[in-house]
Order: sequence, then structure tokens, then C-alpha cells
Amino acid sequence: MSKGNFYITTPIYYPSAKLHIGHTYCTVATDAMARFKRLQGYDVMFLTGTDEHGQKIEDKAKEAGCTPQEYVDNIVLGEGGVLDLWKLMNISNDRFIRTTDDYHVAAIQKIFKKMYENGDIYKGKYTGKYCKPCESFWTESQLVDGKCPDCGREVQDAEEEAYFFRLSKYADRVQDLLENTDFLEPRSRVHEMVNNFIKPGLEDLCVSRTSFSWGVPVDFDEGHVVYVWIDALFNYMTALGFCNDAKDGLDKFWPADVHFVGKEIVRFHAIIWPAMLMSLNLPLPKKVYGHGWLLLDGGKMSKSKGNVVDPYILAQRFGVDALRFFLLRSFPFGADGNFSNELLISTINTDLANDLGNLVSRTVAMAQKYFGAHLPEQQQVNIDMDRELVEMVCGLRDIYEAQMEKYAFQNALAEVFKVISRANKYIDENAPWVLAKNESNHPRLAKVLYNLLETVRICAGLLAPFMPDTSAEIANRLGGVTMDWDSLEDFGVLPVQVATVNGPALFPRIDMEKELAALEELSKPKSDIEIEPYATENVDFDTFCKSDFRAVKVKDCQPVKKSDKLLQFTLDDGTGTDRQILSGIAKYYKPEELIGKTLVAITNLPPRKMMGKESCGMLISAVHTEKGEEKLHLLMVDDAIPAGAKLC
Ligand code: ME8
Repeated sequence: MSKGNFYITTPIYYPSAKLHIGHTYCTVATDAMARFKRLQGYDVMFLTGTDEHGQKIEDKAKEAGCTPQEYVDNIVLGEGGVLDLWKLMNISNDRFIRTTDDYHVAAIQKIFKKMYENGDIYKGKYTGKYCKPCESFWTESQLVDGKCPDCGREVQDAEEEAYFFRLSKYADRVQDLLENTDFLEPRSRVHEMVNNFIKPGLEDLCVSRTSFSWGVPVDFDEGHVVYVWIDALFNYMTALGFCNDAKDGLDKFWPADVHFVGKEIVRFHAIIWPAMLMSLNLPLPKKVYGHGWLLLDGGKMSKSKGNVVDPYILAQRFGVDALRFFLLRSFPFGADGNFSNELLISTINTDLANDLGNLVSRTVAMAQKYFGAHLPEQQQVNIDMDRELVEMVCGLRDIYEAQMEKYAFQNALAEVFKVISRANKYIDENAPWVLAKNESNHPRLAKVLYNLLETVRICAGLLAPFMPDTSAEIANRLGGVTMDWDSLEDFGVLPVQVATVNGPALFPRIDMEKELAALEELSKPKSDIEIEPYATENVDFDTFCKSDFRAVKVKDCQPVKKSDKLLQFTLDDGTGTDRQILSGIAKYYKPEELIGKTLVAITNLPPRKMMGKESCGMLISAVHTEKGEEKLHLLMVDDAIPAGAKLC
């Protein structure tokens, strides 16, 4: 019978680049929690997904020369993408939401309209600062040294007609929620929210944009798209059927039991999210838990800084379970932790190879060696020798549970490993190899091995949320024994004549020096120059021949107002009528240096609008990365080639 319902979420990830170990950390933690709740007997809904709108994605797609939808599809669904990573990491999410899913888009439009109709969203003028990489608006007073307080990068002036959400109206209620309930944890994050954001005065929040179009359109005011955070936060409810019929589960699972989020997005989840739910008279989630960051050399790992650690490489070299275990064993979930390859390898060697791996292989091997397929029925207890181990094992489930309920994964694992160490010591104390020598000691030997196998069963059962495959493998080696929640409380569930199965070492010891050298080699760029991977799919010849590449001459080139990326080209394409192309290369060229040049354009792409201007084709450039920096060169051809000449 179900113990009740439990709804847990991860943040939905920006598919602006491939995910790294930092993202993997939060998802693995959520997965461990979801598996723990299932083990306890709850009916669990675990949601994750991707947050696919916003200017950053629109810009990236332009740079990549594809549509935003194509761009996100590739990162979410493509090889090595988000879905592949979660499959690799054995993530057991029940649903996956993409904010570009039709049902979500339509639901966001309804939600926006509801808040407009109840007066909490109104039209005004936005002047302020905008951090493009973070997709965040800031007031002057929130900036730190004139820069984005989250990422420290330059912000831009922004002024436009926009819709606002009356966040200020909810300041007192949100403050009360944060200070007088346990809505936000760890508690240290409460002070940060109240002192840094609420006390200085909560301003109304700008919730629509007109300067780009890759977002959910405001359906009653053309040209406006919904601010990406409004779109993103409501995923937690639309995925359960809020304002749509495509999904279900709202009655069963809302309010969520916990949203796990990284510390830099606590602000959105602990202030804006409850305020919007209050505006719609909806129940609030029971908890937001702001976890710390995985740091690399003391700084944040981030895809925009380029110092990311690739979970694919680590999982391939060390195994998925070892990586999952390391992430939750080595760092306290609520605080930051310093990632290093040394720590990863030493954790695997100490906890998994020496302690757990050894306990399992020694115990199973001795059972096989001394008794063959089954332990004998006749077993002899020695209260003095057994008491300490048996008592520890009997109390373990409850101690572990109390830590898990607090999201203290590291402590829960530490408790299990205390017992594993105790069991290894128990082997030495009882010296089975000495007992084995004299047949009269065999009933005692059988009991020692039984106690060890039972300890292994309970520990492996409690490790299942962290290392599901390892736990299942250990269950096999103990003859396919049960590890359900109730059985993990009672010592003595294992049949007396347990049948064991030998197997290879669960976690072979890693040679630290050799492995560090191998990892170093793998992380070195092959040279200072990096090129894009080659396409894995062929285009058929006829399709390729349809592409109409032409030499074009630049008659004029101008920057585009309000855009720091785009240049507007007027081109002679040999037809006698000027062709206009917009290209996102302002970072690389000054407009005047291009006038008179002969370039190459693909001319038969469908016209596209960018910043309200039409672009008829695309200029061809060569791109690569040099010392981590992206470089671009427009393809320029001999000026003797006349405008309009076809390239084939
Ligand atoms: O914030 N260590 O998406 P995102 C730990 N789309 N956690 C890290 C990390 C690190 N080094 N780097 C990133 C977004 N994260 C929004 C969420 S939810 C309605 C919208 C965590 O892909 C980060 O803290 O930038 C965040 O919780 C999550 O990865 C997603 O980051």
C-alpha cells in the first residue's frame, strides 16, 4: 500500500550548451531522493526537463545558423544531449517537460492572461539593466560594481514597453513565508533572500520582452513574449496538467513536496514563484531546497567560462554508480564543494574498492569456499562477539532515514559506511579462516558469515537510491534476496541457508597517479585550435545541389540598433536588385571594413526577420575556437569574381 504521494523536481536546464557535472550533481541528488521515497513506499512523481526559451538561445541559434527550435532539439534530443545524459546516469524521472512543448506554451499564455485579468500584471515601461547570459533584469541598486550580481558580467541598458508583475504587493507575505515557515532551506538562504532582496524593497518585475521573439507570445499583445522565468517556473505545474488537458496529476501531486534548485536561482523560487502562486490563489510548494555549487579550483564551474567537467568522460572511466556515489558522498548538499579528480579517485578507492567492495567479495568468497552453494542450517551465535555489529545494523535504517529526510545525503551515506567499516573489523575479530580449520567451529563460522551477509544486504538496500545497479548486483550475489524497505529494518531476513553467487570485484582499485595522468591527457585540447565536430549524417547529393551559393559584393554595411550582435548588409547579388542580409558577426568586424568586399552567401534560404528586419540569405563564414575563444572569418573571395557568380 502506498505511504502517500511525493512530488520532487529539479530545475529545468537551459539547453544552451551541453550539460556538465554541476547539472549532473543536482539531478543525481534528486534521483537519489526520488528512489529513496519509492523505496519507503511513496508514490513518487519526479520531474525534470529543459527551459528552452529566451534571448540566449535565440542568439546561440543565430550563431549556429539554425532556428532556435533546431538548436534546442539538437542539445536536448541529439547524441550526447540532455536525454542521453540522464539515461546514462540512470535518472529515474517520471516526466520530462520541454518549455517548447505545445501544451506548456498554451498553458503559459492562459496563466499570463489570468494574472493580467486579476490586475497583477499591468503594462508599463521598462528601464533598467539586463544581464543577457543570466536572462535577468536588475535594478541599478542590485548591481555589484555596476555588474550582474549573479555572474559578475557586464549588463546592458534596456528600455521598452513591457508588462510588469506586481511583485511588490506580495513582499510582506513572501517575507512572512520565508521567516516564519520552513519553506526555504537551508535556513542560511532565508537571511540572504530577506536581507538582499526583500528588505531593500521588492520592485515590480518586468515579465515581457519585445526585443526578441524566441519565447511564449503574449496572445493579447503582439510583439511581446513572456519573460523566460515566468515561463520556466510554471513548468512545475503545467507538467501536471495545470491549465491544460494534455497532462494529469495536479490533484494528486500538487503542491510539490520539494523543489531542488541551485543557490543562484533560489531568488526566483523563493520570492517570485510563491508570489505568482499567491496571485493565482494556488497552494505553495512545501519546500524549496537551495543546494550548493560544485566548484572547480574554488570558482563556479560554468559552461560560459568553459571550465566544465564532462560527466560522460567520468562515467565512462569510473562507472555511473561510482560517479553518482561520489557526488553525494563527498559534498554536503546545502553547501559548496570543491570538485577534483583526486577526491573522486580517492573516494572510489577508499569507500567503494576498500570498504564496500572488499566486504562483499570477501564475505561471498568465504561463504563459497567454506560451504559451497549454501550456508549450513546449523549456526552458532556468540552474543558477545556479535552484539555490537548486530545492534548497529538493526538501528541503521532509522538513522539513515532521518538523514535522508533532511536531504543530508552525505550524512546518510556516512552512517552506512560506519557499519561497513564495522563489518570489515568483525571479519578480522572473528578470523573466519581460523574457524574454518576446525570442523567443530563450523556452526560458528556459518553464523559469522550469515551476520556478514545480512549486514551486506541491509547496507546494499540502503545504498540503492545512490547506486541502483550495484545494489541490484549485490542482491544477486546474495541469491536474489529482498531489499524492500520493511526488510531493511530487521536483522535476520536473509534465509539461514542463503545461496551466494561469486562475481568479479565490484569496484577495482584505481591507480591514482596513472589515472590522473590519463585524465589530464584527455582534458588537454589537442592543439590551441579546436574545430567543430564533423557531421555524422550525410546529405544526399540532390539536396546539396539545391543550395544556391553566390558571390555577393558589399555595397553597404551598418550596425543594427539595439543589437550588439547584428550587422545589416546591402549586397549586390548580380540581379540588379539589392539583397539585404543580417548577420550576427558585429563582434568580429567593423561595418566599414567590409564595404567593397566580395563575400559568399547562400541565397535560397527562406527570408527571416531579425530585430524587425528581413534577412534574405546567410553569409558564409569559417568558425573555429582558438585558446578557448570563438573565432570567425567571413569567407571572402577574389574581387575579380563578379557579383552573382554561382559557386558550385
Ligand atoms: O538555471 N554546481 O538552468 P541552468 C552545482 N533554466 N549546480 C550547478 C552548477 C554547479 N557547478 N552549475 C549549474 C537554470 N548548476 C534555469 C532553471 S527552473 C524553473 C529554471 C545548477 O541550466 C544550477 O544551480 O543554468 C541550477 O540549479 C541548475 O544547474 C540548472 O542550471
